[in-house]
Amino acid sequence: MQTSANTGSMPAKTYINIGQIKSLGAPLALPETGGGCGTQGGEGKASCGSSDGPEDMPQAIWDKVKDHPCYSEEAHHHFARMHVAVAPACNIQCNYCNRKYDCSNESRPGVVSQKLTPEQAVRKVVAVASEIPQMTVLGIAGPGDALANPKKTFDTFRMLQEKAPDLKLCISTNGLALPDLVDEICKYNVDHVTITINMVDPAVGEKIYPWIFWNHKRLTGYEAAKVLHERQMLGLEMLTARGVLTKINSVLIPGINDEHLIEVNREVKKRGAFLHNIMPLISEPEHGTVFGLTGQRGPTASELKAVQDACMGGANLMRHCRQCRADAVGLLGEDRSEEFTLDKLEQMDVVYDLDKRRSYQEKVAVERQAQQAAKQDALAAASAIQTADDLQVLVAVATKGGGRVNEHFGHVTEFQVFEVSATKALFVGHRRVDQYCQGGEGDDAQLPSVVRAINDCHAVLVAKIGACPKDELIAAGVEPVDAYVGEFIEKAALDWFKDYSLRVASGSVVHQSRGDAQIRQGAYTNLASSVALAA
Ligand code: CLF
Ligand code: SF4
Repeated sequence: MQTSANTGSMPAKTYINIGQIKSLGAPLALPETGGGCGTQGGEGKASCGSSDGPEDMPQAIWDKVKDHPCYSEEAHHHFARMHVAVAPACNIQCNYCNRKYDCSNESRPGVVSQKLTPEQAVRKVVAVASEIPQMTVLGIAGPGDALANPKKTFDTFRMLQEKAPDLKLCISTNGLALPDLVDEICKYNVDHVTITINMVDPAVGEKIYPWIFWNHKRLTGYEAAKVLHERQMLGLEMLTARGVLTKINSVLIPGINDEHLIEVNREVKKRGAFLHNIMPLISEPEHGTVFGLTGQRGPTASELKAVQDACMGGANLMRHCRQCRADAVGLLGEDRSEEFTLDKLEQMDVVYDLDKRRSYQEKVAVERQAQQAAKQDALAAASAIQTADDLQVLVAVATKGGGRVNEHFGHVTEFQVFEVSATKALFVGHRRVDQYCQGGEGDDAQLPSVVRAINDCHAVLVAKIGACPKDELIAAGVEPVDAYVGEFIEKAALDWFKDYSLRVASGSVVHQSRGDAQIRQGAYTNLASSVALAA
């Protein structure tokens, strides 16, 4: 799967800001094509996830998304995915991609440590699924394009259907080869397909794609982008007609396709996309990409959010993407691939324990019900208080999984960010950071970058925090809060918001707008812990 990340220092000039982009406004036309019930676009919810349940969609769709960490925001707190890097070749070139670059400390698409044969991949999947019962989805997302390597991709799926029949199969593609392979996709019951669509206008596309290889020829410029666009739209329509769930990934490239992504959202919604995932460009000179070398920057946190917010009213938005490596293993936001290298697999006794997996999943179902109930209670309490109509804040949360506030500030490699008001506690993104505490000691040099990552938040909810980071956060205007240890995140965020509103109403706190924050991508994720539930 493709993408990229970003950023050095905060840009002096921003291309867009919240409020500068108009929302989609009136409801969009219904899809003209197909209409597999599974693939009707969403109704423009701010994100697809936490509040979505069987009542929000047909049962058949709910069954497909409820345990998929990418298709359900709520599920991503509990369930894991893994990618197997069986697809090295690609049939196009994106200006944000360089697959030669690998670093085990980096987490971003296109990056892998070991390429696998289908046989090696199947052994790895069975080992991981036995060890990590919360792993419900197997995806092929590169390091090239899954469908530019059809034999390796479909051989892997064929073998897995026999060895691990309860796993959902998922694929990510640039879409060029998609129309030719829809039958194969359906044959192996792959019911989740991601297409990366960065433009619906070839004039925009030619700034992103220098060439494609199609029909035994290399095409360049406008012609290349036009063919790619037509193939992407055709592939999406064909999948919709077959009832395959589709997600569209778009890389937000400031100055190139930022406002254009609103049109992309509209067009993919029309063609039945279930989700739209708008991700920040990852662009550093050391990655050796065209964009990295030419100084094309990625968006800031508020620029990304502005485009996502402007797309509300179109396809459902995914906001919890972690721009995974093509060999990622674990919960989104953690990477346990180092535990399952080929040499370690050789030493493992692998038994596919279906009972253990089912038992974990039953525990999660109970936990999710409790989480929903706690959220509803907290919403009822928060909505009963008097707040200024527009009082709304961002709250960062330190969590190691299970949907709870359960991580120490110093151990965080990724904060989750929720938009909170009297009527909602909505996941709107995450911020990767370098871990502040190493070996029991706080690294003060890291602290400013951690604060910058959540600089747009009014509070940060943590399980524990030391005196030094506490003081720095307060000085920056971010309230550190350790009063909700172990509680469900949404309940904790709403309870804190209720308290904050009362303080604002009493005059003991003056509510002020926060600044922008820096998106730090490509951070080290191996240290992330596993989920809270015991297997
Ligand atoms: Fe992998 Fe992609 Fe399937 Fe998920 S990832 S193939 S849909 S199982 Fe998920 Fe990772 Fe984002 Fe992709 S967080 S990069 S959206
Ligand atoms: Fe890289 Fe190909 Fe994916 Fe583009 S489609 S990001 S060139 S692997």
